[in-house]
Amino acid sequence: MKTEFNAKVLSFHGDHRRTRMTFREVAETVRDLRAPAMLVDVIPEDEIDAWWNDPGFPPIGGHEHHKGLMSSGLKLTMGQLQRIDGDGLMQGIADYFAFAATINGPMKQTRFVRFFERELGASPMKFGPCSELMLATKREYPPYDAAPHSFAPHCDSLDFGRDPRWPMKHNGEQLGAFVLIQRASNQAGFVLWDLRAGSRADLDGWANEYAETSSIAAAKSARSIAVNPTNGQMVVFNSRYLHGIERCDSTRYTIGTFLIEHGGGWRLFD
Ligand SMILES: O=C(O)CCC(=O)C(=O)O
Repeated sequence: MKTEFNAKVLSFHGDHRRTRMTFREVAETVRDLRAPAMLVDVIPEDEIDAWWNDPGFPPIGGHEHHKGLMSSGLKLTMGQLQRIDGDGLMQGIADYFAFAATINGPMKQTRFVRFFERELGASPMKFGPCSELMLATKREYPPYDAAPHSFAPHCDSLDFGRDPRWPMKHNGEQLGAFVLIQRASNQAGFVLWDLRAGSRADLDGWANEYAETSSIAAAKSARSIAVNPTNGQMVVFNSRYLHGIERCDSTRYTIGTFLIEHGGGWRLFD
């Protein structure tokens, strides 16, 4: 009998609903677009520090592209890798997999990764028979005032490499999942807009508009939800929807990953 969690089904219409569900039901609800996102009570308060300080995570380092965010994925999370266009692509892919190979072993022992293994049977997403994608990252959002969002509005899909030679094709639904370890003092929310990117070109168009004007016209007229998890809650969302993190006044901490279904089961990567 699988564990049932307290969960909240979120809706762009505002009719959010509380329920109890297994984590597999949560993942399937979001995968099937029956909800764009869900909130799940995952970590009891007295275990939050242990999840964050799990020794299996590598240290947090600088983030090259996002000024308001640092992560434990060196400079190359999947989102960073997908931005490379041109000569650096092969080197970037080699670095990403070399790094993943050194950190995934210890990361498999973390409470965060074991949660997905236990509740979903999730295993690492692979590229070819041998190379595992990086499993997850710890994220740190320092206080930030240079833009309205600490993490600018974006979408995530494993398919969305910028370079036409991008080799990891997977154009299906993708989930993002993160646990909130510590909220910012201004309670910066995770905002999700009812706008779905069909391709890298959609995403780049929105990103360029945001970089130039600090806003996105299509998002202004779209429905949105500002999700405000409490510490220890997990947000599970469909990552094709435009989403971002509001500007943080004090340091915000999360641990996150992405999930897709591939080869008959759920797979993790970041
Ligand atoms: O870790 C978080 O706060 C959410 C980050 C996010 O937007 C993402 O994973 O795409």
